[in-house]
Amino acid sequence: MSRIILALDSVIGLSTLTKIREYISRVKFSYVTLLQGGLGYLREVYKLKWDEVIFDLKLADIDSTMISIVSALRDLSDSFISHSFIGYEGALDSLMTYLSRENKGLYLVLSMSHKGWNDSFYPYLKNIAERVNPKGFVVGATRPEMIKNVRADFPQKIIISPGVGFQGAEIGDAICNGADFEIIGRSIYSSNEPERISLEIKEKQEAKINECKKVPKDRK
Ligand code: BMP
Repeated sequence: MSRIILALDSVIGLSTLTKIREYISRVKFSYVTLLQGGLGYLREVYKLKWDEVIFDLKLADIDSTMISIVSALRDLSDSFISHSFIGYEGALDSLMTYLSRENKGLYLVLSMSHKGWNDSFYPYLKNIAERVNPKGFVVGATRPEMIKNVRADFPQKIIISPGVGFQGAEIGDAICNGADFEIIGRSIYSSNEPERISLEIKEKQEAKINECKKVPKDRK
């Protein structure tokens, strides 16, 4: 099984996606695919039977607004991503209750991959994360120490990690540091041969995991 999540930030034809699906079994939708492809496109992509579809809207609002957004999209996604800095009461408490009732997952952003992110807020975000008790977390692959910290603090949670390829992290390193999945976008969809590159990335990741011998658990 590949430990890759395709960041679908571009509208790719369904026949290409069907072939990519042979190597990559999870996909992340974003504002870009929603705006460029529309709900009809996302509905067709959803039907390709991924192991997990994650809708990445980086929610950061009061509870009722976030719940209205996710309820409008609940048939198109298995999980959603929200920022954690928005806090618990009046925001993540009700969102988490709503998503659990709908049998949907929630991933909280704990550390981002870009240079300007400030990890000194982590103790604050960690406290919120403990209260929310979500399915998992987003932690940038460009921040290996943060992946190790979050893995140590939350041994049972799923860590999904962007920043691989275009943003500089090497394929497989985030997994070796304790993540469960690597999120990869441009390296795949910007290539002229997305299917071949998907297979190549999958094989590189497997080789790296074998080398570091840190096979992630199947956390639910
Ligand atoms: P790419 O492999 O093209 O850099 O794409 C990374 C994906 O992960 C994008 O969808 C981006 O929005 C997302 N992402 C990120 O790059 N850094 C973060 O800290 C959090 C993200 O969700």
